[in-house]
Amino acid sequence: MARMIHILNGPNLNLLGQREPEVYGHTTLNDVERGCTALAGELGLELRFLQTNHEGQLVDWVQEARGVAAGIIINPAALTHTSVAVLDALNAFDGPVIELHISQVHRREAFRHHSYVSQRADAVMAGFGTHGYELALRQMAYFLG
Ligand code: CA2
Repeated sequence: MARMIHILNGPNLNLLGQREPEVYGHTTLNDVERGCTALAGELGLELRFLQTNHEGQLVDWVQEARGVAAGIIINPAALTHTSVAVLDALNAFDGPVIELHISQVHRREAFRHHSYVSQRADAVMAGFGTHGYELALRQMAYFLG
């Protein structure tokens, strides 16, 4: 059976490709999902790709990944910088976790420089644009061996 990867996206990422293209580009989240689904097939992985605007929903999805997903790729969006709850949920997950940001957060406002999630993440990516999702998926395949 193919190993399952969960790609989880936080608040406002549903607007990707529709607003602030100078920061986040023109690609939509649906485009990203399509590209990742195709790549997952090539890598022999199964994919669940989700987005929510709600912190509790993200916590629920991280918990649900336990025992189901081999790895999690997460762009917690603004919750990166605020949510101990998302960190605590990730700490209860056993597989590899990749934290991903589309923009180069360290070149942006100071409040984006701290991440609670980085304390748990096995790898952190920032500034690769939406292409970062496919890079993260390749890295996840490598982590899983
Ligand atoms: O660079 C990233 O991926 C971020 O996680 C995106 C978050 C931001 O709060 C983080 O600091 C960095 C924001 C996601 C909002 O996405 C939008 C996309 C298009 C238009 C408006 C918001």
